[in-house]
Amino acid sequence: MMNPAVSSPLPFARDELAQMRVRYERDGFLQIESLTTAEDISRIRSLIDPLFERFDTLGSSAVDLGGPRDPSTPPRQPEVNDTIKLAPELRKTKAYARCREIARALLGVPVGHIFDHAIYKPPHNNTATAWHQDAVYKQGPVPLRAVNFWIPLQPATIENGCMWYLPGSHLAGLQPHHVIHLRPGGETADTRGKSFAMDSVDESRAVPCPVALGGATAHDPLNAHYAGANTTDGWRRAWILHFGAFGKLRHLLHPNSVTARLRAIANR
Ligand SMILES: O=C(O)CCC(=O)C(=O)O
Repeated sequence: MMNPAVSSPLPFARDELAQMRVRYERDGFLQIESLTTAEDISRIRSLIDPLFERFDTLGSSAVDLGGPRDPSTPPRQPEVNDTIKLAPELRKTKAYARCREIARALLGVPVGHIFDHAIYKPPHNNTATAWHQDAVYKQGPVPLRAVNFWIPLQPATIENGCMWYLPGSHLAGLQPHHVIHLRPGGETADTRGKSFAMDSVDESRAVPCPVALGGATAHDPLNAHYAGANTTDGWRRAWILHFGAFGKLRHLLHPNSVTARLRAIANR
């Protein structure tokens, strides 16, 4: 387990990236001790915090993952989708460049950004992120090959809701999930999608991944994971970046996608 201090990233050696790949392929996730600097994390916060300050004005980008609530009460687990579209400077951060470099090494092919979001958990939010595989949210015609990075914007601890993983669970494919609740939007009770939970999980095998400021985790979209409720007096903030093999082009140009689009047009 990592000591939650501050990280000081050095350039990755080729060997180090190769070892990361071995662990990633075996376990389906990685704990990355030194992804970026404390200054870079401050910069990221200065770009993302204002989005949460205007959460109620973000339209379909704002979601409460905490599920239905009385609209007069604040969101329990606010999520902002497409942070980079809303704050394009995020693309220039060191964290973005390092995640891209790691994803390239882990997947062994050119990669591109395919999705990003941020999840903030207010103090004592009483809401965990249920066990799930990210792939349940992305069941398209093209199999996902991606690396999903989770970058805490303060040290992440068991108490404030760090990530937990089930080592090797990515090797068993997509498992049955069920809908736990609908997701209300930022300013209204309109629902924006569904939250899923895996039907069964052997939690005795789960590994918590606390990380220092400047550290991160990375996981395969098929790896089962969970993040606890924030039981502390401070906020738990995380920025999440997905890099996919050949980026968005793979999804647009893959023969399965093209066939699916043609079918949809024919069925109109
Ligand atoms: O931050 C969280 O609470 C959960 C994040 C998560 O499940 C993910 O990034 O896939």
